[in-house]
Amino acid sequence: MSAKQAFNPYLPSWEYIPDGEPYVFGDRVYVYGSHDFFNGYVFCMGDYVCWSAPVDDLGNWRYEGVIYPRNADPLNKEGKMCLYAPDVTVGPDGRYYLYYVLDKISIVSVAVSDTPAGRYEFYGYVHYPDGTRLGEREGDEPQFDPGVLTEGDRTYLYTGFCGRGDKSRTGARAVTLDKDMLTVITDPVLIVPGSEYSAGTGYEGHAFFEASSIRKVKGRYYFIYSSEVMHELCYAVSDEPLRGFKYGGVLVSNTDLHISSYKPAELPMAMGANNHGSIEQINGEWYIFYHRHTNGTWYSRQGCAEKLTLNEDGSFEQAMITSCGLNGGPLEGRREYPAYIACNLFTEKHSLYLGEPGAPKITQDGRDGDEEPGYIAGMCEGCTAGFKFFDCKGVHRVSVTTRGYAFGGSFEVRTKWDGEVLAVINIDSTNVWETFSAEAAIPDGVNAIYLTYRGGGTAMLKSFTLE
Ligand code: FUB
Repeated sequence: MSAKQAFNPYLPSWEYIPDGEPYVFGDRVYVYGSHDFFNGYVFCMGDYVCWSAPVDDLGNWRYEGVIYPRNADPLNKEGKMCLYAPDVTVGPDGRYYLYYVLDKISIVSVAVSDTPAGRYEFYGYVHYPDGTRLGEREGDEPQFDPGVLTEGDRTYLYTGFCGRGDKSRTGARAVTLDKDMLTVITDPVLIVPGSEYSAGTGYEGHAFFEASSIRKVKGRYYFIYSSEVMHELCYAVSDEPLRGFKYGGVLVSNTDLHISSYKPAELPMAMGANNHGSIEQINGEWYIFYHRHTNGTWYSRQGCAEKLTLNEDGSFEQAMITSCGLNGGPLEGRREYPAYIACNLFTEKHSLYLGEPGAPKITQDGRDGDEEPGYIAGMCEGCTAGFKFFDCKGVHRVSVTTRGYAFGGSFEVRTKWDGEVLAVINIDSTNVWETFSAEAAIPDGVNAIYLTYRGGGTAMLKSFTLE
């Protein structure tokens, strides 16, 4: 268990770091990701920042500051382009190399630092021995979302982006870089096919879309990627870094699709959109880092993580999305919890993707950077927020803190999304946060908590308390 309770999202609710690449360096885990803004109008409006936590206290994250500003790249002096999903590897010289692609240029940039949390300095562009940049030689595919792994003097670089219907892009491709971390020494090869080339390969339905990431698990290469349906992170496995990858399965879906332990497998429990992340072993346990979407848009994403089960045969089970991922177990059953840790959020339609008009959303007050606590807005008739899991003992009362024009409103309390109503908490319309409660006989043991709004208007939900 984490010394301090850990939640999803694992960073403060006012921070928006998607595309997280977790790495343990020394006794801390560092997360490198893109940097979205609250109320951002496109992806990745910020500079790269970094957060880290002690490997034995995954609820205790430290802000490492800006590690690389977007105008540090010579091609982006005016800062007009956005820094898309990065990855980091330790080179043969022991230095830390940051790989990224700017949103409007399909080549790979590299920055370097002596320490994991920077600052990183621009270093160069990945290029062929003749100086042509990877992505600009005839036959190259556009570079996107670099994932890197260094072994000895060699670094394997995986990139790609494949939309459905685009036959010009074959899939995720990989090259080998020399010990200078820039020079391509083996030509691009196809690793995992995109949807136009997946027929008969074993990847059908889970073809490569974006988000290349690479890890080694027990001596084998695991390629992690976002599939053609976007909301899921999948993996493929090989004994070699540049060929032989076979489809492994889904690691996580930010809608919880395919999970059947508490609902029908194909019923979405959150409104999904793109996904990006990777696996890392932290203190002996494997975790999958991924992101969720807030504020009803694609552009304010937040990092989440779940514990993974690694089977003897090297396969991973798909992780369920929870509110307590890095905690290593259920949360304390008696406490007030912020509503922004909801892992399930759906209307009666259970939409698979973001965009349902009038759907609830996790949001915050203020502007990007304001350290305002998150909450759920837009809870209207039949909307449900779900929280998993809590170790309950003797819970006899549940409270909710709400505000907004909630006419004749109430929250039903359940421990299963489709289970019996255990309490009804009546609430009033109010301009300020007010707390309302009801007696509730929550069974002892590990429970989920589901809160369903009934009534007119919409309520905002700041927190709930189990007592
Ligand atoms: O964050 C910007 C882009 O969105 C990333 O490069 C993709 O992987 C997707 O997550």
